[in-house]
Amino acid sequence: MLENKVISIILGGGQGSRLSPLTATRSKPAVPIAGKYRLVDIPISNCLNSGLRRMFVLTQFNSASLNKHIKNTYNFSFFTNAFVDILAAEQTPGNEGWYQGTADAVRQSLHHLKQHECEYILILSGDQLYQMDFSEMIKNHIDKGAEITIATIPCNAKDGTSFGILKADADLSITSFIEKPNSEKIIGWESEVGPEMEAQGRVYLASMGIYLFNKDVLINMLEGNERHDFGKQIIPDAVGVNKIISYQYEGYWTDIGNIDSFFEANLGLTDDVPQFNLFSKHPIYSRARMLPPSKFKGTKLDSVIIADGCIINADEITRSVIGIRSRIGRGTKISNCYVMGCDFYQTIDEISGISKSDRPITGIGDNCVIDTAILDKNCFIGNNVIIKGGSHLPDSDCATHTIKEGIIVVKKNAVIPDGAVI
Ligand code: ADQ
Ligand code: ADP
Repeated sequence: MLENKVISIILGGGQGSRLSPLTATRSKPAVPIAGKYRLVDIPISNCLNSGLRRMFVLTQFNSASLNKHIKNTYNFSFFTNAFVDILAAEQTPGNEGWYQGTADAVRQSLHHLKQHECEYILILSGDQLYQMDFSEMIKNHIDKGAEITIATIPCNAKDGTSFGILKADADLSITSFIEKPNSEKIIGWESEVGPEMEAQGRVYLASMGIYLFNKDVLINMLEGNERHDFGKQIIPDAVGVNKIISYQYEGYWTDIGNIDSFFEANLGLTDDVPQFNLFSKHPIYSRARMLPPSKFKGTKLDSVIIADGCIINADEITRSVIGIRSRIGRGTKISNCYVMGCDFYQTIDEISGISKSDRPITGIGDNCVIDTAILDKNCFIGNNVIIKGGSHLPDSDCATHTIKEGIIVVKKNAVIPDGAVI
């Protein structure tokens, strides 16, 4: 049984600066995605759907939302050895601070890991959107007698500069590896990837940052040295020393480490046939919130995902993801937006009290126009507000919002008064 042989480690993020301001008050694994999930639900669900039930989530700082989410979602029966445990960077007598990198994060967690029996350690990134059956990769690893398996995906030259690129021999043993080569250095790193991938120009084999290690090999590699990063140090150093196998994956996979890719990954879910299929036989697990069904009045919807518990009176919503408990007022038009929703409802009394004061009620008011934006949770957007992103806008940051690559990110709890134009 795989369940007893493998422990998964989910790398829950460095300081999360590329996803800021979404990571300003929460750890990266807790960032909401697709209207009702959190980033960490993706790798956890992939593990559960692959029959792997023991995992650690490594994160730089512990946030209340991450703890609550994990505690309320992944509740296993007393009669299994299953667990999802969060390990936040901690000060111990032997170590003073943050995880110095991905390998250092795993090194600092070894004392927890060693308490559990297992033969293999599966290391996963916490910021990728994909659905993969790890049991096939593990079987392949065992059949081939590998010490390390790296999941790989064919990519084109432009994308290749953001990834570890490798070459493998006819037996799929990895013979060379280079971390994030620039556009000159990548020349010559082409691989045989099959005619279909070649036709798409995807001739470079990229590391997906998904590694399967024999437990003893991993412990030997990490203990007693200063190599802090898998991509930059541990993997390149192991090539030619350990038996490393490439496991090629050709399904949908995307890295969602920055605002632009996070935005596209969310909006991509509204496509006619989305590359990431939420409507699959293999569920994405998340917290069951017991919210009421969403309610609409007079709204024209086109390519929209709407989570539970929303009250929507908007005029039009196009190519957008609308998160839990969103409230959107009359006459409002929303396009190309990820609205994360709200953590709470206001009562009718609260709403009528607020309408007499200066602060808008939660959600989005009447007659607003919002385009190319991410609205973090619990925003208070007044009436007649215009928020229009676009590639002409320079990057900037202020108290209520940040602009990155033309996408306006309204910060959590931001109050945008009536008539504001961003
Ligand atoms: P990157 O994704 O750029 O490349 P990295 O920044 O090290 O590598 O992140 C890997 C994962 O670890 C991410 O989920 C990240 O959030 C997390 N992480 C980073 N620092 C961490 C820390 N200190 N503590 C805990 N978690 C941390 C890697 C490989 C490439 C490969 C790409 C594929 O190095 O070879 O091609 O992944 O995306
Ligand atoms: P995030 O999802 O942004 O990471 P948290 O999960 O930490 O944030 O916060 C969400 C929780 O906080 C909700 O479950 C809710 O109970 C609580 N909460 C936040 N703001 C309010 C509020 N104004 N009134 C009631 N509950 C709130």
